[in-house]
Amino acid sequence: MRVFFSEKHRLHFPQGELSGGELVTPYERPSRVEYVLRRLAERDFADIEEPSPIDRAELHALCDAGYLHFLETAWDAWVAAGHSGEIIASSYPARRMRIDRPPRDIEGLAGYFALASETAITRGTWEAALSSASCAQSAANHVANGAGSAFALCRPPGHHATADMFGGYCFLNNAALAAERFRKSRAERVAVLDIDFHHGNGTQDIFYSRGDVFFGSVHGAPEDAFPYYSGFADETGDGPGEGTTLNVPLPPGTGYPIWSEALDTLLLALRGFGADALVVSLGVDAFKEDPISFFKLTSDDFKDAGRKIGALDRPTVFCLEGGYAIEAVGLNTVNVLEGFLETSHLAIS
Ligand code: 6XA
Ligand code: ZN
Repeated sequence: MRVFFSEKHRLHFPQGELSGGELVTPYERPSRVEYVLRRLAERDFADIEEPSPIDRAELHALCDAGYLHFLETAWDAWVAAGHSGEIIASSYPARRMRIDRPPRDIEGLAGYFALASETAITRGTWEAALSSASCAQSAANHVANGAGSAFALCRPPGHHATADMFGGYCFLNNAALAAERFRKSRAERVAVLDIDFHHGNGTQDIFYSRGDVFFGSVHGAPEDAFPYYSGFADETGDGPGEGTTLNVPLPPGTGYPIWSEALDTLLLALRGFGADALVVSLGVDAFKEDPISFFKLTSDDFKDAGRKIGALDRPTVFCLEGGYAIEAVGLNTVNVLEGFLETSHLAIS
């Protein structure tokens, strides 16, 4: 299975994350990737390729123009405004306020385009986000050209990013870009399977009214887990997309027996949908030792989950999302990929 990876992820390394009322070292940090690379090397995933440059047309087709302009220019505007720290959103257009009037001031603008405050923007964030997105696009291209599967080693992650908001460590929705690349190739119906601990609100939002892209997710119940305000079971899609969103929220303490039943439910729905291609939002923060999550999966469970996904036999792109039990992130990620390769008949390269 070819891996798409760019060193440019390092350009995004914020020093602070607002957590529990303190600025802590961000959970989403560059070293996460080192552990994944190390395990990939140990387990014979030697085919690592630099992604092609981002396809701007596809990025602009997916995202709001004002949002992209904000991401590209935010750091310079922040510095020009005399701020010396990192960009952390603190004011939001909340209930009954004006979302039709983006402010001029960069601090206001940051809140206008943010969905949460833990995620800082720094000098290299835009370039890193572009490189991450290009990994997803290139991986989808590789699979669309006939490879059975590919792994986009994306950092920063993407599944919380909507067409016009960043947050939850995400800036550009890598999985959505991969799905759109599949749609542009021969795939008429594409499914996104999100197994990250957190609900992929961004991916859901992007495809909510679309009948051609299915979104299925198993995640921590919104009553108890970030992103709190989406991911309920009664979110099922809208208009032509009615029935193409499926959420399985689960409570604190959930272990593999219940979690894997949810995965089976999602896979059954994907089969029923008749997806020609699959994008997996591969977060491994459902791990029992993850510091910010509350499921109880073991490393072996991730391998079994991979086997189940492989048995679908669909051309598949995996995009890395979350996972913060730093040393185990590599093992758990590679376990999913290996499990997949064990059962997928398409997984020829
Ligand atoms: C912020 C938690 C952000 C979680 C981000 C994540 N308190 N998403 O892992 O998948
Ligand atoms: Zn997550």
